[in-house]
Amino acid sequence: SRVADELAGALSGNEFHLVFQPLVDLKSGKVTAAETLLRWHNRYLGVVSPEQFVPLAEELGLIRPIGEWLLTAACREAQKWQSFGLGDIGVAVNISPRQFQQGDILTIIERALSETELAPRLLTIEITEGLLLANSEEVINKLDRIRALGVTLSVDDFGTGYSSLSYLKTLPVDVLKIDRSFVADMLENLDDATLVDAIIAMGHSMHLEVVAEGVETEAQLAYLTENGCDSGQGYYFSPPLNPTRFRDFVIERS
Ligand code: G
Ligand code: G
Ligand code: MN
Ligand code: NA
Repeated sequence: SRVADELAGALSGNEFHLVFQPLVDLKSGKVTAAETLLRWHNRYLGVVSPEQFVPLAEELGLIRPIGEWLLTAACREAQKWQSFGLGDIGVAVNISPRQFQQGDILTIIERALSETELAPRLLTIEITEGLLLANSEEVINKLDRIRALGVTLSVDDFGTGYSSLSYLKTLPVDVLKIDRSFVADMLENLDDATLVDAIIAMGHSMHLEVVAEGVETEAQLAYLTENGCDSGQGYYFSPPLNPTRFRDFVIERS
């Protein structure tokens, strides 16, 4: 396809760039980290969503070089935040299940950290709940080894897997990100509110940090703050920003 042809040349053509969406500590209102989101702008296709091109990149065997580039670029940017004196601002990178299952994800993470000299504690790897549900020994082994580097592990879109929350006890993760669909509906739908409360309580009882994604309104922020959620991310605070605007946002908020 045309998209596949263009995708094959996108990395060497410098067509990818990164945007950063702030994660805000709900107690202090300060930015603690950013989620890195990949953007592809192609001269013929325009802006293509990662929802479209990530699966295609996986099929075409392109996700490995793209992922390696992205991880290094994200760590390099976070190292800049350090050298500019913005404080300890972490950076989170999404790793798809297919990417995670590739043989050398650990090596790629290690290499990105050593090349950029970013402190491992400032890097978070976001995996999806689906990956954990497989509950395979190989996956858990890899998670353990990534965590042993000092890297933080976060479970993205949490709550969508319809799993028992108790399975988390056995997993080496540090952060739960409540899926934005629950946040969107929690003020109108009691089931969603109950689930959000349960995730916060359960997460805290296991000493996990709980992040709400898709925070869009002040009322949602108030509910989450009252109910002890640790951090928030969403359009209420900021959309994903280019690197310059992200730095300005951190400075304005500090
Ligand atoms: O930022 P946006 O709403 O366009 O992202 C759409 C989807 O693409 C989200 O599910 C997001 O997690 C995913 N996505 C964005 N950037 C990356 C990335 O760098 N790697 C992977 N695997 N997924 C990404
Ligand atoms: O699946 P993941 O959580 O990685 O998805 C990130 C995507 O969510 C990004 O494409 C980002 O643009 C989008 N996003 C970020 N904040 C909000 C928000 O407050 N509301 C909605 N609907 N989407 C958001
Ligand atoms: Mn994510
Ligand atoms: Na998410």
